[in-house]
Amino acid sequence: MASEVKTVGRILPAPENFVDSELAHEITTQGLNESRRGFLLKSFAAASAALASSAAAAETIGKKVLGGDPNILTLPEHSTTLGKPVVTNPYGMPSRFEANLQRRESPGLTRVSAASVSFAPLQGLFGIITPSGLHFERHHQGWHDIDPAQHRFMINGLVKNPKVYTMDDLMRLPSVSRMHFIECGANTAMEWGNVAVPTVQYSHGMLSCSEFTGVPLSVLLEDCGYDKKNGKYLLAEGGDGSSMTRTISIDRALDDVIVAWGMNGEMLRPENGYPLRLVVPGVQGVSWVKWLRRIEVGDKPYGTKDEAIHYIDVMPNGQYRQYTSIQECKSVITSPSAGQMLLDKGFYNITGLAWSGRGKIKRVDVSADGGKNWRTARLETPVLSKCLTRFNIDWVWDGSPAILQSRAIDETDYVQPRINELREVRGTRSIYHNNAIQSWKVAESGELSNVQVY
Ligand SMILES: Nc1nc2c(c(=O)[nH]1)N[C@H]1C(S)=C(S)[C@@H](COP(=O)(O)O)O[C@H]1N2
Ligand SMILES: [Mo]
Repeated sequence: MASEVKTVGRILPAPENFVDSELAHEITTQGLNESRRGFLLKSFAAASAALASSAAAAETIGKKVLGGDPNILTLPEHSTTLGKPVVTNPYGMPSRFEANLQRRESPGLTRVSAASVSFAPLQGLFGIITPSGLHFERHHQGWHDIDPAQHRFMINGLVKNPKVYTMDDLMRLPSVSRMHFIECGANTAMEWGNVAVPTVQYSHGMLSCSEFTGVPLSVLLEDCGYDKKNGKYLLAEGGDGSSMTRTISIDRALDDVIVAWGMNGEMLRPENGYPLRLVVPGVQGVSWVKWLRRIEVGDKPYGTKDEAIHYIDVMPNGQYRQYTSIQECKSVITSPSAGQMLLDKGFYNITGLAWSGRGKIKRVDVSADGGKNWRTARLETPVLSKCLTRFNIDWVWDGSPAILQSRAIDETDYVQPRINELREVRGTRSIYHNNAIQSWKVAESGELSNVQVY
């Protein structure tokens, strides 16, 4: 009856969030392996039945005085016994009940030795900051835990005074702290091929957002007396075995690039470049060189392996798109999203993330009918430049099939494109820089899946 409208939307999390990680191996790029799918649907049905009866019970709670819920009537142990003392965990960890929220390797991608990627579980995160332990990882040659006392950072090339800095030298300098997103240029790459990866973790999870602390690169360049006439480009080099090297224009370097040691209030995690990484706001992840050991000032782009044969896209005319730095305006609904299941009709909070490498997010629109009608979502504060922005919007699901989409607009008035609009310009052979509108289909059963809508 009226209970339908009053019922707060209940969402079953994506399968990998409540069953053991074994299942992750059974999710193929096509979705769940069929036998598992049947099994899961049955467990979904059992879970919904259980929840439905508790909803019915809830309806009567107002009439009867306390309907006999043992969780209320019986005092639990935690109310009657002494709790654990402080510093039981010298470094605090999440509750054991949250153990399934993990960064994960995509079941659809093959790992080449240590050259690999783990995706952040966007479907389970709130707000805009990614917890440091869930920040996505992308290593071309594995990660290291480098002794900061032995780490050195050099600036050379077109500078009056080439210098080598220790971590102590760097950390004495005036620092800044800024919140920025980092997105791998290959995030959402599978969607170019219309391979509907099963969850938002795998379609959009090469994305994270942190508060970074470090010294502005401009301060260090001044300190070394860089050549203001001929110094046009920099080469940033990492200390790992991948010889990660990227060209950065001097204008960008002087603008908002940070040589960072801090992430979310503590030192960088080893996986994210400890003790030193470059933060290049708005630019694709690959330029955020980790384990940063050297910056060279030069007069032309370097055309290194990581920009000549990798991180390029073939355009329809056969030419390569190269030095594509900026992560253009993009958004995605993180919940409800593919792999999750709506357990009943009624109210849902649609929530998601929007970001732009060109500045602030101005507006996010949300559609529940595949892009025919749009409503403007609430942007939660703060709305910062080159940072994730959280959006929320109310939605009442009437039980009929729906297609959920979000469309972001940034402060330059750039509108996030549909996948077919993007393909018209970029063709079909791209890997990188897919910022298309994402569609999640809601079936009558409540199951959500990844679909492409043109
Ligand atoms: N030295 C070094 N820096 C690196 C990489 C690397 O393999 N080695 N990977 C790059 C790529 S492709 C990305 S997307 C980001 C990932 O940063 P994260 O692992 O902190 O998420 O780091 C970049 N910086
Ligand atoms: Mo990347």
